Amino acid sequence: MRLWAAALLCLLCAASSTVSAQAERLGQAERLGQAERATQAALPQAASAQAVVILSRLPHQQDAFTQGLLLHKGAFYESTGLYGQSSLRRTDPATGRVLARRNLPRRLFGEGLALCSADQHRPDGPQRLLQLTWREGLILAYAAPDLRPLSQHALRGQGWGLACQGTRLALSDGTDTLRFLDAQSLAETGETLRVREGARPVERLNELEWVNGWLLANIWGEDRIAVIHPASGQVALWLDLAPLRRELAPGAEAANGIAYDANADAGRGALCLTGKRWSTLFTVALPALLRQPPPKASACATSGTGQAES
Ligand SMILES: [Ca+2]
Repeated sequence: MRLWAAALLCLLCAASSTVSAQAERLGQAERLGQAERATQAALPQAASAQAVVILSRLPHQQDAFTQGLLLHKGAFYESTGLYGQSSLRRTDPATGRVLARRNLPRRLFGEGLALCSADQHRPDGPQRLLQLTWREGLILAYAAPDLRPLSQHALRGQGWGLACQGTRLALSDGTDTLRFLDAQSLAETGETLRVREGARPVERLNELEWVNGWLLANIWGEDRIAVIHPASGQVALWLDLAPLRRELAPGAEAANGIAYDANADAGRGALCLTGKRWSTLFTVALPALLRQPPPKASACATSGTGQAES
């Protein structure tokens, strides 16, 4: 009889501890939920948008399915896509005339384009152009300015946008997460940056450009550019491209292509923006936010969001 009583007591204890554990778990979940809600409430839910102000209009080759754009020593360098039509070009900004052109093999779909020092010990020495391919797992390197092919390098996953900052490259692949590559070896550094507006992931990051420490990204299929804080991944500002779209023919394709001209607009700097097969390349005033480097600790970068990883 005493054995039965002991067994019953054990069962009651076990049931009681199970109920306690469940209550503890529920309490924990509730606390976690509260913490998450508090974190999300602390984050800005929507970044402000600012319409771009057009400074000038330049001709743009209408056969250029623009995937990457940059400005270097007074010339535009442009990567174009589509199988059988992909190319790398150097063009004259004033006339849009193609000064040099290198066509890609038909099996390659050109994507983002960046310019980096060819030797990390000589940042002002020779530069090399790095052109992404979309799904072919290759990065193509060329000499600037003559577009002479130099080498080919492996790329994991898809390539969409590319931009160089000193010794590293930011790479987009159509997701909300940027990867970083070593500018010399072109190997992944392991660092990533998840781009968010408040708590919302910002997907389809495409063509990229660094401007005074800020990272700018076209969003595929949208007429707006995200200005991204490089440490937190938070969108600090949206650049609304509606003023450009209003000047284009109906049905003009996606906005894509960002270059930075630090000397334009009487030294205030300007952005050079275009799109796939657009007839015009616009220069637009540099937004005030981009005239200064991003703050070290962004007001948007609430601790604990884990936006920057390494
Ligand atoms: Ca660019």
